[in-house]
Amino acid sequence: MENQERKKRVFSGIQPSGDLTLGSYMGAIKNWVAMQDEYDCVYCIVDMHAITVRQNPADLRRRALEQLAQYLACGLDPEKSILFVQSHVPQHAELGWILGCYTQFGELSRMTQFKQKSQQHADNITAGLFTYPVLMAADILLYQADFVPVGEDQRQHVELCRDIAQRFNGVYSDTFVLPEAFIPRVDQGARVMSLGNPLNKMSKSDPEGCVNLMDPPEVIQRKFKRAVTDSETSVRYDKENKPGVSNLLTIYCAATGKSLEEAEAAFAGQGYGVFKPAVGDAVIELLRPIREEAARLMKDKAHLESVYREGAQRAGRVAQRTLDKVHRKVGFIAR
Ligand code: AQP
Repeated sequence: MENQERKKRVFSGIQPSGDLTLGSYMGAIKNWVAMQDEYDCVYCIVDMHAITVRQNPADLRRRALEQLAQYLACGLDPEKSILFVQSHVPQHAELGWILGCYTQFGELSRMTQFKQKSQQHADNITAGLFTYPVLMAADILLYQADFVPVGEDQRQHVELCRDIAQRFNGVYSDTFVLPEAFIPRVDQGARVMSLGNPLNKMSKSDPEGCVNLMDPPEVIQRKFKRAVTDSETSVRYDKENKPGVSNLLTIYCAATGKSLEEAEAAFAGQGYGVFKPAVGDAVIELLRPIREEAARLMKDKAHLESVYREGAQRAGRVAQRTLDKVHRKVGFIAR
């Protein structure tokens, strides 16, 4: 018990803003699963982040539940980790407000994701979209997380979270643990790019370029056969000049556990007509057990409910300890 309490803590979450993709699996969930034994892990379905852009309510509810089933199917274990839904633990919103008062407008204006998303949603640039990284900082700091396993695209937000925590600690004395981003290596899927446009990351909201965890084999194979490459024929990693092929190599390596050198050697002298279906096959085999188990779990709603209810209770207890401390520090009267 003593030892367990001294384990380093991990926090991460994914928005139910679309169906989970190969990018979310390789950039995040795969690492989450691997960290469960060594760390004290807290994993979330961040539905409050999802409403920073307009969502259809019925779809949001369905996807949040499916996401939990997919978390379990990927190997997240409620006996080892805390698994919960963000909106079930109100401390996230409460700390989010407080931290917003310790975050500069200029800092938020520099966030790359905000710049990209405000272009994508030019008709609906909400305050929530702008303050998204503050809520994310609250998510992480509430649990005093040491590590945040995320894809490369989230590094900037984790750095901002550290800056906010450091500022708060500087004003009031040590309150928050300073978290570190934990990002996979390139050949383990740090950034999986879109199959349709390998200059953009693979996103849930880009159905053309993404592979979903629940896609059946024939759909996966079709998407890989259509993946954008280049006019050469050689299979080699060169991110600058061959972004499409480099992305497929990254995916192949992350799916098979091979290194980039091994993969290049395996396809030496073979054209894209052999390479692309081979990547498709590797991904089909990777995702097959996940898809089958998630489909089975979706039929057991009572089990899913008990997992997220229990998770919210456990998360709420940890979160409240931090929030009480923060209330005292900033000068709120104790309840
Ligand atoms: N393409 C990717 N490559 C590597 N890692 C990725 N992640 C997401 N896409 C890739 C990582 O998975 C987690 C998912 O985070 P999220 O869904 O909460 O946020 P996101 O990055 O905004 O995801 P999407 O798919 O791009 O969603 P939409 O389309 O709604 O904006 C994070 O750890 C992320 O790094």
